[in-house]
Amino acid sequence: MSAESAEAAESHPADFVVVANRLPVDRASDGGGGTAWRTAPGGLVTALEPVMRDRQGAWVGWHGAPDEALDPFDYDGYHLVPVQLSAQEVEEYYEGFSNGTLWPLYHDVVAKPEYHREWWDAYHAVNERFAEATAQVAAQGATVWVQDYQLQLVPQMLRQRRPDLRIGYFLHIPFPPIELFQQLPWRRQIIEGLLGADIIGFQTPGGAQNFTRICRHRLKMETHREVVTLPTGRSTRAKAYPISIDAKGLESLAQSQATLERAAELRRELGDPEVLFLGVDRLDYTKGIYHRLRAYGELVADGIVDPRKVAFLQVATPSRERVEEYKRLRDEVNMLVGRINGDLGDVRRPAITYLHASFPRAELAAMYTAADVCVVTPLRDGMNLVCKEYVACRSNTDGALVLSEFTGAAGELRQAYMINPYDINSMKHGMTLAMNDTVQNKRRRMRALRRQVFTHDIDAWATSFLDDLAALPPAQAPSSGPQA
Ligand code: GDG
Repeated sequence: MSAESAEAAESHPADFVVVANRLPVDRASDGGGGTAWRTAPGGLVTALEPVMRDRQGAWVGWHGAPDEALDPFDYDGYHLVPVQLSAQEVEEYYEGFSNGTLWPLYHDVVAKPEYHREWWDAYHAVNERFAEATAQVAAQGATVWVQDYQLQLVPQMLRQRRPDLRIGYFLHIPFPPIELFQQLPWRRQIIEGLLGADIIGFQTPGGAQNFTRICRHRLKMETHREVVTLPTGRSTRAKAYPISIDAKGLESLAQSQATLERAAELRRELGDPEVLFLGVDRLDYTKGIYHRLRAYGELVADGIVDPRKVAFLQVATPSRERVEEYKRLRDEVNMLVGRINGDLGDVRRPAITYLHASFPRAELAAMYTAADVCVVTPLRDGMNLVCKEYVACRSNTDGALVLSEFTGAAGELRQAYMINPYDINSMKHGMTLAMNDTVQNKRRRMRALRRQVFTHDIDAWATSFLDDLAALPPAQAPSSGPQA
């Protein structure tokens, strides 16, 4: 951090600090040849907005451009603290260790994790920089909430610098079982890094249990239910906080006249099918897109689905395109869709309409509103928000959700048509049942799903985490305040 930015941070001590890989803003063209910041849409920003405003919040994160140093700045009521990353760090810390090592390892090794010491070194160095920037901006006794797998070392690094802080951490992806986690050459450092937090939040109880089991068996720490006691006597909690969505906000977008009109138009554009299937995912190998489309292709080939009457719309948002595994997946899905449409499509319409693009939120809401069946088939997923978004948009209590058992959401959305994505027959059966079930059954299931999503929304998630953090006794450590 430059001397000027340290000064700027000191003049903005924040009582509440969010630390995430990315800042909640993107740079976009301002129309006049320059650029301007724009809020990056996302559940986390929406959920934390009131807390950020009430408590003089600051957000520490990368601003998205490599090799660019930016001083902290205020935007729309937030104090934003950009962390600089070099192009090599983006390659080694972000694309490398975060997305080439941790992401596949934490998702049940559905792709092969790569272990490189230079990637680890970059991850360590970048985590150190995030911890330093946070230590500079946090006010005396502030609450800090660190997000996700890119920053697992930050809690401990921050505690060493600022023992007066209350530190929470939330992992958005699964935490793997010990048998897989122990592959990681830096497993001890990661666990110790996380243990710097007062509360470590996971998407599911299973993730929290995997973590406490590792503390007990590998680090020989004392654990009692969700509490892990460190050799220093300090204790940390590992607990599930299933994340959710802004259900009311999305529902009102879905019910707007413009969305309803667009939904009807979409169905017309797709040839007025009797049944419309929908998939929406980042193009990621964890999401089971290939498996899902293969199963659907078989339904068409078997004659169970008639492509003249049924349409499948698959949105695959471009993601991590510089990572090798993602390039391969993109080619594989392209080829599969080409093959299915070439073999089974009709002159009037393809069996699968495949869109490799990203869309505005309102267009997604129109897709959810238009679809009769939403198909969510990850091989492993921390939570999965798409299924919750679909449910939030079904205010007529119609529609059916096909959901993989391997998502965090499966623990909550028990009334979905559950499938095992590794079992192609199970997927075919789930999709067929969802398509053909009685209206009564579908409504009964959808009502239960909606109750769950609306009573456990993103506000409830943020509030329960932050309330638990606030209820802990104040940090025992001597106070030090922001350091220059
Ligand atoms: C991680 C965990 C966990 C998708 N395409 C477009 C678009 N989206 C939006 C969806 C949804 C979000 O992206 C995807 O959320 P998911 O939960 O499905 O998946 P990840 O990105 O993998 O997220 C996951 C999540 O963190 C939260 O903790 O649930 O398990 O992997 O909101 O709507 N949004 C727009 N255009 C698109 O084209 N606007």
